[in-house]
Amino acid sequence: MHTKQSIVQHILKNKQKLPGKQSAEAFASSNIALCKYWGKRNDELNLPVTNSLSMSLGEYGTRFTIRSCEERDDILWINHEKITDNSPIKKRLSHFLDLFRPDPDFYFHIDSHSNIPIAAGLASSASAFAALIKSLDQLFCWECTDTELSILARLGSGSACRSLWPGFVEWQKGTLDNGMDSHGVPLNVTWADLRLAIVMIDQNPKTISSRVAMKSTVDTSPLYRAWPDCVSQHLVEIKSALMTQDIEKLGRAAEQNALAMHATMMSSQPGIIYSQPETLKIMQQVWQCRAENIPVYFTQDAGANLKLLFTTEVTDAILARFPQV
Ligand code: 2P0
Repeated sequence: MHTKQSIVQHILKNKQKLPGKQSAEAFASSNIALCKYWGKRNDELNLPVTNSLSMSLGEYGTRFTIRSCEERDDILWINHEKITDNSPIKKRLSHFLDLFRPDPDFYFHIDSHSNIPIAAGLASSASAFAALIKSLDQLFCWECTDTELSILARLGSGSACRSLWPGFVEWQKGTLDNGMDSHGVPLNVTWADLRLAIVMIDQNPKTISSRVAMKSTVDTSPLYRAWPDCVSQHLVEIKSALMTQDIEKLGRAAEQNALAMHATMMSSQPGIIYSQPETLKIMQQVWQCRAENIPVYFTQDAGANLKLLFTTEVTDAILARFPQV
């Protein structure tokens, strides 16, 4: 049976065990999936049922500064606020750091800064775990490859494995039991005038984590068995649209993919609904824009907020229709 610990040992077997420098700093961009990751075939190793594909949010993400700590516990600061020991975020991070301590009495001091709202469906955990792994790589002077860092970040949070690169990244699900072939792969695509804008509907942390919601969907939704086929079809369309820079094809496939993901979770027992009345109102506005020949599309993650996809050609029209973005 493969565990997180055995995978970390495998990747770091010939690497340095003690910090090679005083402190290290790294930034990772957040990413938004155009084709979603929803469901695991292995909960321990965050191995997904399907591939997924994301675009990076560039300058929006998380910066970590990390060093060893003299105290008898990890110290975590997020956006200038010291996080208490019993907070779930601190526990999750310390638990993940257990995989990398040179000895059980080694603790980390972590200073984290995000310029995206935490836990509001804006992929803050993806950029956080990717930045954490990059900063550990520097602190210990491991000199891991980006693929190895992607696998290590995935052990913290699945979608973090897509945050190691800019631009468009496909997370290949892999087939190996140890997950060594399940990591991000950057796509050789640039699309300079593609834009993603965030419609903030709710900044509060979500009431059900995506991890719990994902598991409940896989275990109880009668619609989940249709999901892998949907993803295969959407991935073909999205990749073809990226190659030809076809916003209509890209937008339609991404929108359908998000709606299909939410349909599977709505049919879980008990049902899971992240949308709020305002979410549906904005969806209708997006469709109204399209009826008026403004090519704009939405995608939605595990939260009420929507992300709009469009090209710079219609930026003015989008800002006029959605002044809150
Ligand atoms: C995604 N989401 O592809 C999908 C779409 C949310 C909706 O990846 O349990 O925080 O840590 O592997 O990565 C959010 O799930 O879950 C996510 P874990 P993660 O972006």
